[in-house]
Amino acid sequence: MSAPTFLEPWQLRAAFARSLSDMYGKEVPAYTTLLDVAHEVNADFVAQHGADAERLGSIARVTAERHGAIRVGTPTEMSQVARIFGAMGMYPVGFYDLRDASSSSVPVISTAFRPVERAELARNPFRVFTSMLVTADRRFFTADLERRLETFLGARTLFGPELLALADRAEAGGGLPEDAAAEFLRLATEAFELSDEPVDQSWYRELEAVSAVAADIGGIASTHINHLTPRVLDIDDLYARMEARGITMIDAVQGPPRWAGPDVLLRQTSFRALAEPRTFRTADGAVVHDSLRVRFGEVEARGIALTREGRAAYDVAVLEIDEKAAAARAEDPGFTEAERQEIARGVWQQTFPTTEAELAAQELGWFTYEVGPGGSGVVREPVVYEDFLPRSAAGIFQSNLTSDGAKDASQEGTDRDADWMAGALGRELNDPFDLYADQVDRSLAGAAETLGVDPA
Ligand code: OOG
Ligand code: NI
Repeated sequence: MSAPTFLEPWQLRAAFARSLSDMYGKEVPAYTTLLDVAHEVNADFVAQHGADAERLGSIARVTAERHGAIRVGTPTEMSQVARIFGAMGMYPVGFYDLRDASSSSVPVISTAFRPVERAELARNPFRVFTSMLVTADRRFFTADLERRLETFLGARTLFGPELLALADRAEAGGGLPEDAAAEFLRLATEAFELSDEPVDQSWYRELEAVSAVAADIGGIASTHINHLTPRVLDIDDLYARMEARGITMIDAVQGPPRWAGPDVLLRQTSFRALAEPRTFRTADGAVVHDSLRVRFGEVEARGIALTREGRAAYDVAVLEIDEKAAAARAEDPGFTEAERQEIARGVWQQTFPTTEAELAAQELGWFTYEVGPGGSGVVREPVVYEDFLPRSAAGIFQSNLTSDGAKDASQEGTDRDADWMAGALGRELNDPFDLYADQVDRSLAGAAETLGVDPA
């Protein structure tokens, strides 16, 4: 018999990502198709590009890489999620306010749980985009609806005491022994399965009239994984192959356009939410079978992380593309997505340099520096973007909603910011820019030490 082993946080994280992927593949078979196509795309890309293909992560990392998306309703639930992911070495990074990131109804604020250290990211970069309903936002919820939502959310238990106790034990002890780890992973996976409990029909529909996302979060007594996203090395190729297989994709790839220069940040797309069977309980107590379109299949390509300056340039470019596209659409109602992409490429050419060297020289992108083999000069490596984009996130939410919902623009929104989120989580909220800067600083200090020079 082999001695009992102990699973460290990164091993729990990797095992959880696998277990969630297995579960989600059973629940949503189209996800398995997406994985197959992603593997084909990546294999072909590596065959064509050789070592260059691994510039933003080893093929082993990219193949295993996933991000999940989950949605919860209250600060208490948010803090419980933080404990579960804390056990896996995943910490909250960044604050996203999706209430204003799009024209319609996404009444949530979000953060992403992910590993923060370079070595941990290399071991397994699993990340989970986690959104929380803002029930106090009067643009979406009246005082009466807020009160009823709070009552409903307050009465449910998403994560049981046993799961939370194991999470706390893992975080305090730096991992779990094999048996406890297996139980922790089982309970954690189960917490994100789609429940077949009948949904209160009138409650769900009432929330749906405000926002489909609100209904998905606050209309049911459990939570579920919304999507699990693999990473591909060529997202345009993937998009074309999925359509060729007859799977309807959303209209666009969100984020930067495809262009000749270095890929930055994040490009994402998805297949449309599928109708999944659900049971409802009607007002007179009958159970009826119906379906909901909530969960979808997303895929992404990751590029180089941008500095604050680079990100500011990105944000300006995005607005400029919007303005130009709106003007073009006003002139020609037949304006297409392909034409919008063309406009985006033009703006990109004016905003970003076409080489990594220039991106580094202009301090728009993050790069690490390492001493080459045998002390032969310093090698520059791009830092991969590990986070999300509020605009794309809102776009992904939005493009998959079946109804627009209703937002009362005459009302004031409720202030929510990174400090508020940190308070809800009961933990420090990491700033993504600080984490990238830290990675770069450490690489410089390491290189200086190897060379025996002063890092300053
Ligand atoms: C989250 C949508 C955002 C992403 O990749 O930007 C997201 C959700 O649908 O819950 O996952
Ligand atoms: Ni996503």
